[in-house]
Amino acid sequence: MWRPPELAARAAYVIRGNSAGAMTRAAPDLYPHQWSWDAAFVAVGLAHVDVPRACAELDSLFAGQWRTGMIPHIVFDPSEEGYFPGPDRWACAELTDDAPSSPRTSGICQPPVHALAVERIGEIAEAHGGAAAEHYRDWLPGAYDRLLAWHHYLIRERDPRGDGLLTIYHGWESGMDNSPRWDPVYARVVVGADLPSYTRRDTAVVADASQRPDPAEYDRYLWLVERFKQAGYDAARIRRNAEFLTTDVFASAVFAVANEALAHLARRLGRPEHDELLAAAELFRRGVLGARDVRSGLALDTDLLTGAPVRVETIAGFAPLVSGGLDTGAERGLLELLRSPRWTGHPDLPHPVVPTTSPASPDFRRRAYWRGPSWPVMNWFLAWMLNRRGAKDTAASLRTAALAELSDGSFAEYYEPLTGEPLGSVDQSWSAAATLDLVLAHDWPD
Ligand code: 2M8
Repeated sequence: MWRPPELAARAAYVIRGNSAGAMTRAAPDLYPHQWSWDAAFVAVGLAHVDVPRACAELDSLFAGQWRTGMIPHIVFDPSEEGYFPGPDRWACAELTDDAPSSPRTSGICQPPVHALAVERIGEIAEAHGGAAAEHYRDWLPGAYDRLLAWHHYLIRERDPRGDGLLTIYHGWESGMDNSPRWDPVYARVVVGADLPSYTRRDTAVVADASQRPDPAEYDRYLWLVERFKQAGYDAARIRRNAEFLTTDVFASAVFAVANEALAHLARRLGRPEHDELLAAAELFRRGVLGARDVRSGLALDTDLLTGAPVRVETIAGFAPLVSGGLDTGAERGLLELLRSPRWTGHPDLPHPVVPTTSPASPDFRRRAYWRGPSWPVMNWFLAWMLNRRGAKDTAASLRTAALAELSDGSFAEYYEPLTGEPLGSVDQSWSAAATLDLVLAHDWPD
């Protein structure tokens, strides 16, 4: 077992090892390119050891930004061919002028955590002072412009109803790929006979196929990509012809706080969008609160093709703890649920982490991808968000639990929550980045 100082040193070593120049591979073999929300989180970890490199990480991601403002979910490293679906399968620049031709990218997006990362990198840089703080200050105006275009894209194209809930077109956009959140939504996707054949790479890296999406799930993922290509990656056409269309309550909560963070940055830079961004934060906060299930208090996604809420018990249900805005009684109730035996207080958990699905739910599968395992990056993110909003006690205990789980030093992508066994990829960049922030950040409560 590694103690925090050595663990942090090893985490920095792992991230350095995953570096491909100015971008960091999400994982050395399984994900050898730059992923959007991974990059934002990796940049926060990097800021603790090298602020200019943290800024460069985000610049690499911004280089893939589309003309529409969308930050794509993958920016491909041209020297790497070990991932499927790669840039040829996505064929974005071939099908739309909105996509850059270099770097090559995927054609969908991921949760908008980037403004939060930029705000936090600023806090870390200012705590370092000197050249680190100066570098950040010089870099910030350009980053702000990128983030503003990204937020405008999300408001324009992903909340066409104006109800403060982001719409997604693919489970990959949620980052929680095959969470039970999406089972009823995927159930109606009919894979066309003309789905081009393919060879998966992920199951060659993770030998135990039960930890990864099954073949039928993967066919649907690939089929949706074909549908986007048929629509020329045009947002309105994708929505009109969608087989998969749902709100994402967790991404909406992230967007609420990200707008708040961007509003703070606008004020710092003297930009005129401060009030507009705060209004967006409020709209999305209201959207999340309106999505709560009256019985459980968990926030639910809505399948937009049927109008039905998706009744599952997943980590995403705690979205109101991310967005904020609950009255005191409701907030206390949701924090109690989080600590209850359905979640972190489950008697069989060796560490009181938040599994991706409640161990008390019939949907819980302890080893399957996003269906039960604990993700260090999610525990850290929740702890960070709770701390940011002043829920210090819960933040402190989640931090301790996350570090206990990470203390095996493997920086696994996810862990079997009932045994602590590392699963998925080892040396996953965002697990290492989360570790750096969990150990080194100055603002954690004791
Ligand atoms: C996983 O997603 C990719 C597809 O985007 C995959 O399964 O191949 C998810 O865990 C996602 O949230 C993450 O960003 C990505 C890279 O870590 O891997």
